[in-house]
Amino acid sequence: MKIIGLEETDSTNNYAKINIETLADRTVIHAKRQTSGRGRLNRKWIDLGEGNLFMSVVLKPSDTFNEIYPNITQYLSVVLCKVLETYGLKPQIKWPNDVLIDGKKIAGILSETVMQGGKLLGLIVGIGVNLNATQNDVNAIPDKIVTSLNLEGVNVDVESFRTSLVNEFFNNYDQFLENGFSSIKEDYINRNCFLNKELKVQIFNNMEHGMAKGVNDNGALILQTEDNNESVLTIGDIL
Ligand code: BT5
Repeated sequence: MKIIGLEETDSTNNYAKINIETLADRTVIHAKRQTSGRGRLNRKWIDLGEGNLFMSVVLKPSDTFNEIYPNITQYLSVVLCKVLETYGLKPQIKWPNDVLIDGKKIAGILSETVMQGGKLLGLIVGIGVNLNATQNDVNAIPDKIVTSLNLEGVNVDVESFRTSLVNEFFNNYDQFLENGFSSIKEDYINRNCFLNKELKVQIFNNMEHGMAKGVNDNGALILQTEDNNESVLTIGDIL
């Protein structure tokens, strides 16, 4: 595993994407500052200052796409929970991969697949974790209730947190490649905050309502709708 440390970049995912052909499997790109961090669907990831984590992992598990690869975001959400638990916190996962502390968002995960024709050039798994922020700065983030590790009473420097996260990520990564979501299903379900609740899920411009009945072996959310049908969702945002 190799770590590339950058003082500043627009987005560690962009850096990884632009350089994907020359970056080796299991390379970690870590930037102290990120000027144009991205979330899903063109949303922004806000840089709350130098003491926070912005990193992307480049993975090249094979030359062809495998349907388990998108589950890497759920895999990383479990990895992050395990690391946060070592600091005495009780993180929870909101499907598919939001990690929350007491309902407040502490991290964001964005994974991207880079293809060239039918060939997989690599997967890029980006993560931002709020480690050191002020209450005013987190309050200024639109649409979400946000927290950071220091605001939860835990003080940690970004390098040691990154080391713990990367080590935990690679501890069970080979098992994940073999068995996909099944390898983390129990750990994922044990930390969920959405099952057996009435949910509204936004899927692009559509809205689904229903009772969250389960998560299947592919990591999809099973909703029981009012007309007693089942919806199996692979993407979406729980509102
Ligand atoms: C995410 O998107 O949560 C994925 C964010 C991934 C960021 C990392 S940082 C390293 C790597 N390089 C990148 O360019 N990206 C990755 P999404 O689920 O779409 O949520 C985005 C929403 O989270 C925003 O619309 C805000 O409401 C909220 N948000 C923005 N910045 C935040 C922050 N620092 N902490 C908590 N919430 C934030």
